[in-house]
Amino acid sequence: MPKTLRIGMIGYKFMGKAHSNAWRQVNRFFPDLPAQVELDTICGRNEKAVEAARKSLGWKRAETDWRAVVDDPSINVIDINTPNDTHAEIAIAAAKSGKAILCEKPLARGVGEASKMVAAVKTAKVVNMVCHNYRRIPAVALAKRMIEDGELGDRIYHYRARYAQEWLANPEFPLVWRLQKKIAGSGTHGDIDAHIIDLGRYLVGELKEVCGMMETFTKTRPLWEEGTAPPSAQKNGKKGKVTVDDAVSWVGRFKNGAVANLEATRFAWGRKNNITFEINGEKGSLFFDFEDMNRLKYFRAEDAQHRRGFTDIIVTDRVEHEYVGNWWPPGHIIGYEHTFVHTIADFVRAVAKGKSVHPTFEDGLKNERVLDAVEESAKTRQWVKV
Ligand code: SOE
Repeated sequence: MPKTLRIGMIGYKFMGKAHSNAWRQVNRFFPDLPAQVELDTICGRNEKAVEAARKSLGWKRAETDWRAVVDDPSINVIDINTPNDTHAEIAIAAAKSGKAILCEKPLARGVGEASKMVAAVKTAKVVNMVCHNYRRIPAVALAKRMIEDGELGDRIYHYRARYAQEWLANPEFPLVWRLQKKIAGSGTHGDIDAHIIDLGRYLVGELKEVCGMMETFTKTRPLWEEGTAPPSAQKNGKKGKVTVDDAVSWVGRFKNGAVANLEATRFAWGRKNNITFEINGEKGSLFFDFEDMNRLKYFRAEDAQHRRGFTDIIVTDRVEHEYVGNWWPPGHIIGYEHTFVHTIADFVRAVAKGKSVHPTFEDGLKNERVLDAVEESAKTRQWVKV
C-alpha cells in the first residue's frame, strides 16, 4: 500500500502555483511513485488571497500561520515558496518537526543562513531538496549523461551561461521584495544567477575561485503595497531605494580546470526567461537554449571535417531521455511546468525512501558559497576563493 504524503505548502503566488500543479499531477503522470501525495494545506499571510488560491489550486485547507502548518502532526512535507527572508526560519522549524522539506531557490540570503539550515536538516535527519527545477529538463539531463559518458572528452574547457529577463528594464516597475536586500539577500544574482550556478555545478563541477562585477541600473523605484494592487499600480508616488544588483557578470575557475563565464540580468529587453549555456570540451560542445527547451545541440569534433556541425537532438525519446516517457509520444514537446513535476516526482521518491536526492540543502549551501564569493569579488574588485 503506497504511503500517503500530506503536503503543507507555504507561499501561494508564482512558485506556489507551479508547485501546486506539480503536486496535483505527480501521481497521475508518475504512477509508479511509492507514495500518494495529498494537497493538504496551503499557507499565506493574506487570508482572502490564500483562500482564493486554495480553491483555484486544489488544496484542502487554507492557513495564515505557517507555524500551525509546521506543527501539524498530520503534515509530512513542508514545501517553502515564500520570499527568501523566511526560508531559514520555516525550514529550521520544519526540520525540528521532523518534516521532509522542499525549499525554493535560493536556499537562503547567504552562507550564514544556509549553514544553519543544513545543520538543522542533518540533525533532524529529514529528507531535503532545493527546487532548482531546470536540472530536470530532459535536455539538461541528457547533457549531464553525455558529459558523464565522455562525449565531450575528459577535459571540459568552458562553461558559458547566461540568464536574461526583461521584467525590470522598465524603471517604473515598483519596488517589489526581489529588489530589497533585507528580504531577497541579493537581486538578479540570487534570483536567477543561482540557477545557472546550479547548472554549472551539476554539469561541470565545483567552483574554485571567481571574479565578478555587479551593477544596479535603476537606483530608486515607485513604492507599492505588496498584494494590494498589481505591480503596475503605484502608491502615493513615493519612491524607495533599490538595495540589490540588477545585473551580474563573472568569470571563474572550476576545480577541474574548466573556465566559467556567467551573466545574469533582468534588464534585457526581448528576453522573457532566457537561459542559455554552452559547454566546450576537448572532443566537442553542447549548447542549450531554454527558449527551445526540448532540443540539445551537439558538436562532435571527431566527425569528418567536411560534414561536421552542430547536430540538433530533439529530446523526446520515451526510453532514452529521462522523464519524457511519463508524458507524450516523441516530438510532442513539454514545457516549463513539467520541470516542477519531474523535480517533485524525484522528491517524493526520496521522501518515500528516506534518502535525499540532489540538489539537497548541501547543494544550496554550496550555491550560496559561490553567490557570496562573487558578491565579495564585486565589492573588493579582487579574485575570491569559493
Ligand atoms: C524571477 O526572476 C523568476 O521568477 C525566478 O525567481 C525563478 O526562479 C525563475 O525560474 C523565473 O524567474
